[in-house]
Amino acid sequence: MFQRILIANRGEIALRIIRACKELGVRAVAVYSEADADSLHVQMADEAICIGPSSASDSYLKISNIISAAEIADVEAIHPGYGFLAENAHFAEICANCRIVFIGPSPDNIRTMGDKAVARETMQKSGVAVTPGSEGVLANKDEALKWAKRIGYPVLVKAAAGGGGKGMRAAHNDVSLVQAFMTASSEAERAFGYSGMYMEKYVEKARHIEVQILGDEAGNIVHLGERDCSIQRRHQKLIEEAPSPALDDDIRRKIHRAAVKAAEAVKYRNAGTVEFLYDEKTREFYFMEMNTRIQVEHPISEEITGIDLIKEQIRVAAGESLSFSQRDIRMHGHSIEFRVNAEDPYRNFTPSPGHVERVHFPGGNGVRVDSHVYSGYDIPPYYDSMVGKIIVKGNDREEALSRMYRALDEFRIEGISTTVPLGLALLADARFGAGAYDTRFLEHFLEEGTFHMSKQQ
Ligand code: MV4
Repeated sequence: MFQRILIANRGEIALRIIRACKELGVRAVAVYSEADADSLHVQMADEAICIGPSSASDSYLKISNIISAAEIADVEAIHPGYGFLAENAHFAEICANCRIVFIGPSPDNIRTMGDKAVARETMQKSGVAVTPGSEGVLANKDEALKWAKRIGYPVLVKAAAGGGGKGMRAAHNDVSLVQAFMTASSEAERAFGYSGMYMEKYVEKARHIEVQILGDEAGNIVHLGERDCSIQRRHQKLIEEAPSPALDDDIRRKIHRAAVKAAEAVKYRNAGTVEFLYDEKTREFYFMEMNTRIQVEHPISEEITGIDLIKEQIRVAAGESLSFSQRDIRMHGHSIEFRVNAEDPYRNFTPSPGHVERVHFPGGNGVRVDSHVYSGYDIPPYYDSMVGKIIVKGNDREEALSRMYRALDEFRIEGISTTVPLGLALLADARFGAGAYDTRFLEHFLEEGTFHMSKQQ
């Protein structure tokens, strides 16, 4: 096992990784920007090193500063968390060149899955179902038109360098396709410096189902079940649950097997997530993307399996084999996560950073809170708006739902606005209660207007 790990991240995930380090008897070295000097991850770490000014591009994203901090602290490994450098193949390679273990997949794994057109092709070749679509990248608009004729409208053009919905456009006919192709590819060029596009049949009513994967150096790959992440707004997840209320045992087994096959196809190692679109009407599922990092919503998989994903990430990165096989993993109960963002849901989700006068987190039976926020903390305006995650576990979905309602109701925060009132409204909705929702549910729910009218004076 490592003696010292550097955590190249901030906020709740930095704290989450520090906690895993402590349980493993590993010294945790934090890094922080000038804006984060008073943050909890700095206080909880064994050591902390300032890596630059507030702007992420001058601190958490600055590879030279992170590597310098790792050299100064003499760590053997770096955990990147999520976001920032977590899916940067170049960074993973630099770590290797500096004889520092990158706690995550190989640079090759990151690169293959980072190019969404290559990932799609790799999956197709390995027999993992993908949506009908183009092969490789589209050379020009005429090739896009040719593929659309074959696939049939509606279609989506997606940026190969994108992911998570960035650089994606729908088209319903030839005219809108040319427009979609032009705007999406120039957007991709500006955002990613690479304009490569591919095309897929647009599956209009679908659920977002993702499967948690864990692989070791020896090539063992297991899954930890699926998460339903269909409740999203502008590709930002708000509520996730495990298991999905939409799958029966047959589909569930098939989607788990497909995810393991996807990971095996690239000899995947460490933690990763295979995303699928699931069409409830046809009962078909399709590979969408693979995320080569630990994700925000990993705790719900931990809750239903009893496996500590961060500790496993560290163990397999240290060269240990997985200490369990697939049949040792038993899923139990139901878990839900709610993301508390410092945003005002009554004012179009405007960010609400600032001084947290007082905070009280919910507790009690089956409630877990992963947060870096404390009374008196100043939420800096420079980073993402998530202030914490409320995770509940129940013996079944019904218990988990009422527990989450109770937990959100118990949550108090003074000084900033949060997404909590929206969570309460969603949990009170009969359709959500019945598990009858798809990826468009939240946007429709907000357009219906009953939530806005619920605001108390
Ligand atoms: C799709 C799709 C429908 N059909 N691909 C959005 C994020 C990125 N991972 C891919 N996304 C989608 N790809 C096909 N062929 C619909 C979406 C999509 C979506 C997916 C999951 C959760 C929320 C979503 C919201 C809008 C679009």
